[in-house]
Amino acid sequence: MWVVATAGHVDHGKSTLVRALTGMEPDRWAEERRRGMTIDLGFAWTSLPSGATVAFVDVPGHERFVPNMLAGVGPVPAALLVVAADEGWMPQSAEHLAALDALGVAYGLVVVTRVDLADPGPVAARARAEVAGTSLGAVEVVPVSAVTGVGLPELRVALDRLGARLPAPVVDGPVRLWVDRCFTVRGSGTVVTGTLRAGRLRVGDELVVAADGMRVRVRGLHSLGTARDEVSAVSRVAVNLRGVARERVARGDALVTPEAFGCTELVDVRISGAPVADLPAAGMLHVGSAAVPVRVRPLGPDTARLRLARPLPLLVGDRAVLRDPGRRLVAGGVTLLDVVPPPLARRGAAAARAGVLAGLDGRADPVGEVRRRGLVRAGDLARMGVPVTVTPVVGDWLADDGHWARLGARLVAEVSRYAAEHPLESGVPVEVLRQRLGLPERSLVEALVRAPLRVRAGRVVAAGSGSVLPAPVARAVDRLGVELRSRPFRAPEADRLVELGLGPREIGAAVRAGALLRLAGAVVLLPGAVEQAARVLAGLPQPFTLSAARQALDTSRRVAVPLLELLDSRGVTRRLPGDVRMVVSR
Ligand SMILES: Nc1nc2c(ncn2[C@@H]2O[C@H](COP(=O)(O)OP(=O)(O)O)[C@@H](O)[C@H]2O)c(=O)[nH]1
Ligand SMILES: [Mg+2]
Repeated sequence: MWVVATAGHVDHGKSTLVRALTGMEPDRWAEERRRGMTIDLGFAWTSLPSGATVAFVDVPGHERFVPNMLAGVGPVPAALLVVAADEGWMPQSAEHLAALDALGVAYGLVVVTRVDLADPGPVAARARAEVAGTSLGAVEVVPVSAVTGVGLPELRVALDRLGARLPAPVVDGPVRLWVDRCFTVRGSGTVVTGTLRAGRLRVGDELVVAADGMRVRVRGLHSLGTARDEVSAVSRVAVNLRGVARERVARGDALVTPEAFGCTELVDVRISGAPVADLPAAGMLHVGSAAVPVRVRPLGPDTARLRLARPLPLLVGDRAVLRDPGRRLVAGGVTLLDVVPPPLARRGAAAARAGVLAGLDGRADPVGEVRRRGLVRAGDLARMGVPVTVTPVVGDWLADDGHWARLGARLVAEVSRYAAEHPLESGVPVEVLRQRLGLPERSLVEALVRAPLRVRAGRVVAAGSGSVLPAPVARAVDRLGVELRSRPFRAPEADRLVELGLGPREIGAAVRAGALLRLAGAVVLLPGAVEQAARVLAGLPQPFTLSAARQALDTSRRVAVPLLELLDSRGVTRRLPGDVRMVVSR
């Protein structure tokens, strides 16, 4: 199936044409039929000579109902621009064409209707000329009369040609179904309809109402009036939702695949069709089936920042219409360049941003997107409509090469700075580096660490080296060394350590720096004590008692007990039954 929307001035025969082609009534409301005028969207379908099915979204032509027209056209990639031979090119012929152009609709036909009333020639020439300069480009023009039936077979063939040109939809991608109708069916509950432009829907699927994040379940699906288990794009589809009050969903809402879309209130855009300086400060943004008030902040000659009155699930590259409701006309075409733009807080930020936007065209650009953001999650990029082609640095974090290298250099500098500020600590807590580098996650700090730095016990430390001791500590350790030289196993008493200025923190630093050997708590010796003790003890008759070792080492139990335990643990001595030890020969 493919879907085409009608377009054109009121009373030019759009609904009559849809009726003639499909045998279905596009004007659904009694009021529409009584007044003979389309007010809201109508839906109908027919088979073409090729066997393909085409569904029509019939739109109102009256200028009062242009918002309804835009809701119908917004999600539909092809259009049938209808002009009456006897009335000619009229204001909404022009406005509807401007809307199609703003939306970038590239596939369409011009149908000149009511040819039983006037020669289609002049109108066909005018319409062809008007359309030529738009996104529709060179189009086929088909003259018809719904009254006499002239031209209808040719129009069916032309529709087939148009359908064959349409690009294949992305069926495996996420779903974003812009709701164009919502109603209640007795016994079934809430039903929404829309044009499924990409993706696939199945009964049982979970979807999200984008605006408020409400999860909904697909209870049933209809397409072309028939119940289906599955509907693939492109299709008109009616979705029966489980457990959703009718009031919770309305035209302009979007049902989206969970986690696949972000919702944004701030977008940077390119404006076509009018200079940005001529735009109203406030307008109405029509995108998909939604219409949202926006504030316009000009940035460059053809770029602007739009602040939306409510969030929408928008993607880079989306097209939209900016309308001036006061003057009732299309103010400009909108191409979304950035759906998560940076704040413009600093002086000169707006001008800089205009410079960036000048280089964007709305096509997904993963490498450029990562470069501009420095650091971004792959999932967040995908939710902007930018497929991820860059390899993550850790987890799903993508980093620009230059930005990453600069962060790495800053990490090294911060490690040095911290070491200078905290000379007695070994290394920098990862969390401190995360904060100093302004990173969102600790895993990024760890991913930045390069040799000779490494991560140990939640800190970034220099491999191999302990910290360099601050001078007073180094001096105190030197004095201790002198005192211990003659009696190397007489660990200094607590009061001596205090005299030397060696508190627990200083001792810890000296131990980490390898300047002292800790036996227990504040019991410290010089680092060579283990080897020295091994030599002394090897000279004793084996095995030996604790008392014999204490005397040979010329020390107290306070030192001998933990020293022997240390020697045991290092395999220098072995403890035997009867509380004796022997030196293990190597
Ligand atoms: N003579 C003639 N009248 C037509 C033709 N198509 C539509 N009409 C009439 O034009 C009027 C407007 O048609 P309608 O389909 O409602 O126009 P819409 O507003 O564009 O949907 C109706 O009175 C139709 O009967 C045609 O091909 N020939
Ligand atoms: Mg109509």
